[in-house]
Parts: sequence; C-alpha cells; structure tokens
Amino acid sequence: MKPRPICWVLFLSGLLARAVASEPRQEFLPPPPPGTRWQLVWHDEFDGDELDETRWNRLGDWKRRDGYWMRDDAFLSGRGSLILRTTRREDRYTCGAVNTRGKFERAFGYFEARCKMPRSPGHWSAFWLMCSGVNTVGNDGRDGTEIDIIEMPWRDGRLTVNLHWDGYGEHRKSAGHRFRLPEVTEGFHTYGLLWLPDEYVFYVDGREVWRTRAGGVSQVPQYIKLTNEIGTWAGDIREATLPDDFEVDYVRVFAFVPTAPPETSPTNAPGRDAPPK
Ligand SMILES: [Ca+2]
Repeated sequence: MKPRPICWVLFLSGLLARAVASEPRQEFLPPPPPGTRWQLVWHDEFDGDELDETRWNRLGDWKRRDGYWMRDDAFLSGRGSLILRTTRREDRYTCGAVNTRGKFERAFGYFEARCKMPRSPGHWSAFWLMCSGVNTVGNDGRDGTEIDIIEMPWRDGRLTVNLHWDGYGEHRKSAGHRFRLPEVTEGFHTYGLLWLPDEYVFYVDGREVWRTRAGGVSQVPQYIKLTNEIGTWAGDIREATLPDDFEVDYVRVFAFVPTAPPETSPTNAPGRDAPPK
C-alpha cells in the first residue's frame, strides 16, 4: 500500500523530535578555536540495560596488573550509567574495563566523561585515550601519546593527569600533573580534555587544571578507554570493601567544525543597489 503523505510528515516529525530529544544537555564546553564551533560527534549516555558493543569492547578475561579484567565486570546499571566493578571471586580480585578501539577513534576535539569514583583502596579508575602509535619510538608523541585525562589512585581528593609516549621501554617519556580537589571523592564530576593540534588542556568540572604541549601533541586518531585497574599504586586491595564501583554517566566527544558562513540576506543580495529601471 502506498503511504499517504500525511503519514510521512508525522513519521519524519517524530524522528526529528526524537533526534532533538536525544541531544544531551551539556553544562560546559571550552572555547572552540577561532572560526569554529562545537559539534557533538560521538557520545554514549549509557541508557538501557545492555552495553552497546557496536561502540565498546569489553576487555577480558585476562590478567591485568595485580588482578584480572573480566568482561562481566563491565555492565550498564539500568539507570543510565556504566559500571566498572571491582570485586573479589574466591582468590582473585577482578575489575572491569572497556575501550572503543576499532569502533571509534579520533584526533582533536573536546572529550568529556562524567564519573563517580570508587571509595575503597587497592584499585584505580581512569578515563584515557590510546593508540598503537604510543609504542613508536621517535617523533616524540606526535605519532601517538597515552593521554590520561584523569586517574585517581588516591582516596584523599588528589588526582593526576598524565601523558606517556615513545613506548614503555628505555625510550619512554612522560609528563604529568597532580592536584587536589577534595570534592571529587563525593558524587559525580566531569573530566574533560581539550585536544588542539598544538596543545592539551585538561578540565575538572569545567575548571582548567593543566595545559601542556608535552611530547609535541599527538596528531593521530585515538580510542577511548574507561578502566579500573588493581594495583598497589592505589593501596592495598585487601583493605577494600567490595564490590566497589567506578560509575560513568556518559562519554561525549565534540569536534570543532568551521563556523558556517553568514547566510546571504536580502540586504546584501546582489542587485540590491542596482538602479531602478
Ligand atoms: Ca613516538
């Protein structure tokens, strides 16, 4: 049966309404580079009951540092967030981790996650960007840099952001910054990276915490990682009250795109000043 035009109008307006409704409310964006504006190009609000595995890889099951990454320790809460759980199973400590490798990789823009950090010692949470070029020695970090947008191994309000490049061996190079924000131990906070071609700027709750050009700034697409890891950097896991969760409300990525040229208006349309016939 041939659909009637009115049906199509209703159908398309419904799609449009849903598209508008799905654009999330964004509290903060850094100033875009001159001549550009921000455009949301990728995001996951973690709605629903199942992690979208067209966007994310669950990592595991394998050993990772002093514990194990297990696929079933990464799951959606059912209330609009991703849970990366750290727990104990008999003699093993396990935790969850995900990345977007091969599914979403991008250079430059503004990357933000809203997260609630774990409470117990012995494991740490991180929001970071990676690519295989991190292992390439030479060309500084321009061919790929591990960009740790946030790491929280401590439980006293200290945080750290870090960059690593030229591999993890004898040529390894890194730069980082530690700071204190006691409020991050409670509730959700946003952690953001403005990645420009010539500079990184790191933000917590919309406040700049560090800017740097260390490593020359990565020029290549990188994938997102959200991880929990078990290790003594974060203290003694045997003192943890488990399970303990790293909870992520959303991840959003904005690209800077050229500002549209002003539309031709009647006042500057050609012929406006032409003499009357
Ligand atoms: Ca390199």
